[in-house]
Amino acid sequence: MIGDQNAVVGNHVTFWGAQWGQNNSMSGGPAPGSFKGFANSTNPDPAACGGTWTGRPGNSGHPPSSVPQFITVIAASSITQSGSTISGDVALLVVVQTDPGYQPNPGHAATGTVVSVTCVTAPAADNISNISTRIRVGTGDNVLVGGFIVAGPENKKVLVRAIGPSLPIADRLADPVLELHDSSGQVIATNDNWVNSPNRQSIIESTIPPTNDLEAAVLMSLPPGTYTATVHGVNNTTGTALVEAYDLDRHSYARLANISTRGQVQTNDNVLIAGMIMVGETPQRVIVRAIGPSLDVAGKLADPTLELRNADGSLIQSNDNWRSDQEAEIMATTIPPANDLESAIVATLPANASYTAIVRGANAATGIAVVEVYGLSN
Ligand SMILES: [Ca+2]
Ligand SMILES: [Ca+2]
Repeated sequence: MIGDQNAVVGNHVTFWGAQWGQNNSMSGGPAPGSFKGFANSTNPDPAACGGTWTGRPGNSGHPPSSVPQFITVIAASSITQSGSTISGDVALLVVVQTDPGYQPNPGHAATGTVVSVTCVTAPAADNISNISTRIRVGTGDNVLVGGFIVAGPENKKVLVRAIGPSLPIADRLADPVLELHDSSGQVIATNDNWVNSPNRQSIIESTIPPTNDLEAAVLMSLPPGTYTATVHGVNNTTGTALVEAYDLDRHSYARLANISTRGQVQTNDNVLIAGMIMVGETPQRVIVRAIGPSLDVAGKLADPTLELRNADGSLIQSNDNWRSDQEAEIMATTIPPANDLESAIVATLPANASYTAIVRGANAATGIAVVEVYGLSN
């Protein structure tokens, strides 16, 4: 075993020995001084990240008489003693390339070099795992445009869906077509009906295929960057549709960092709606923006208003013009809207719940607007 703070590739570590506590550090505080680094049992067995283990303080039971060249060891973040039993958690699992000289005797410290760290979930644990937007789909500039960013150092597996015929509303888009574009605007994937996708089986295995065969889906591993998903109707048909991006890879370092969606804001059922689901251990702080007058398009919405609502539809917070309520907080995010008539809300949203952001025109005016949700780091 090693301490979680020692679990870095390339570190030289002591995973067994009389000086274990001095050679290891844990985010949960020091280990009992008598602990030598051996777990007698784990739960589950074999050990898994998020599990627990127990041992004994003295010579820690019966360590192996020899160790292989590569050995998997537990990285613990917290170790406590109760009577003669020591127990702790399994924060990570680490592969160590062992040094020669090991003996099952705590006077001969077992040392080695960390060559890999697994089960690294913490950086992605608090995350917007799903982002979605519903709006009336028109033609030309009024197709549905959903944007999102894959942030971080590695690829992320994402399922993008275009939903229409299964929506429980009137005037839905009967047969959506989905296109995924990279940051240069180039089409990197297109799909009309998900059942004809070459990834059909993987989409089924994601557990969230569209429910209607005419709906569209793209499942891809995306490198970090910005993406837009556009939805239009087959043969220029129109109607209300939903575009969604799902994070299928929550254990990756990469994150779905935000959504931005542009569409035509009308009235009643056809206002601009962005949905998101927060998952993770702790609340997520976000800024939601409604952008209109600063857009560089014809027919833009002159004066947007914004509402943030819970899954049951209850209002969390609303804003018309961003400087009126939370000006200092919004400035502190470094991304205030460019026009004083645009709207913004900073909120801390409990995890494992869904939310909607609704954009309307002041005085029921209509026009093209963008709604954006950014996850903030604190
Ligand atoms: Ca279709
Ligand atoms: Ca406004």
